[in-house]
Amino acid sequence: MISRNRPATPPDPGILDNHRPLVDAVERRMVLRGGLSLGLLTLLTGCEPESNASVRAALLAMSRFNDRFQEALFDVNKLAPTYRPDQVLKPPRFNAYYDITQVQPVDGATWRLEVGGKVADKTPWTVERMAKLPQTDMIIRHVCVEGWDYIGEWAGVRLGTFLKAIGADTRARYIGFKCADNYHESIDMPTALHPQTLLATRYAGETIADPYGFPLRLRTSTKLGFKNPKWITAIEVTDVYPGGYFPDQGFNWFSGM
Ligand SMILES: Nc1nc2c(c(=O)[nH]1)N[C@H]1C(S)=C(S)[C@@H](COP(=O)(O)O)O[C@H]1N2
Ligand SMILES: [Mo]
Repeated sequence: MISRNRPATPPDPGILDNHRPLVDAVERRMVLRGGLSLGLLTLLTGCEPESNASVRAALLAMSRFNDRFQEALFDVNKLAPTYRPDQVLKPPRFNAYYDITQVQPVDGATWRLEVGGKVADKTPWTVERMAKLPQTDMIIRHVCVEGWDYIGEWAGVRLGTFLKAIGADTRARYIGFKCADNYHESIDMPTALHPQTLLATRYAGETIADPYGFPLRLRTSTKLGFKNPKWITAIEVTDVYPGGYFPDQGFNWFSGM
């Protein structure tokens, strides 16, 4: 059973070393079995987690997978499983690289989303203007590399729709995100154009609350939790690898399927 709003324990990159023998064993098994049968891959494809320890070990193994190997498995047309409204956790479970008491709310009235790089229209976006874009709803599982997960209902504009609205060059390789708390992340273009990748503004029918990324955050159905930046302030379309807060510390950048 997942406890709500437990104090956040940021994924400690050192954990990879502490669990090295276990992780290596899981990883060897994954490779031997074709790489698709364990851990994150089974979680993201819809199986219920059995025990926290085994899931965590598999997630850590997953997070060390080679980017290009995972990228080769990615299928833009493959949808992640979706769930029923009664399965949605309210409120969602919080995590960040710091504790929930440390969250600094963003003021929606003065907030602007900057867009840059390979885009035709660099006009910054306001909350009101974002809300006028076509809205999509999805109920998907959030999976954190720490070994916990929850089902959440997210709504907002598809990132693909937004990229079209700003005249982005979709031949570019990466979308980089900057956040109000100095977090940063980036995703590949196929993931950005995936129909279950949203710039989310709502959770379970309400405006997203402060700790979960108000006024704008990313929700990708096919990636681990850390690939979902909250409190986004800037989006860049680029061919230059932007990295990410956790990937910069040795976590696998692709971290998904
Ligand atoms: N700006 C920002 N985004 C972030 C993080 C963060 O520390 N700062 N943590 C990431 C991690 S590790 C997870 S698991 C999810 C948690 O999202 P939630 O609080 O909505 O469950 O946010 C991700 N996005
Ligand atoms: Mo996470």
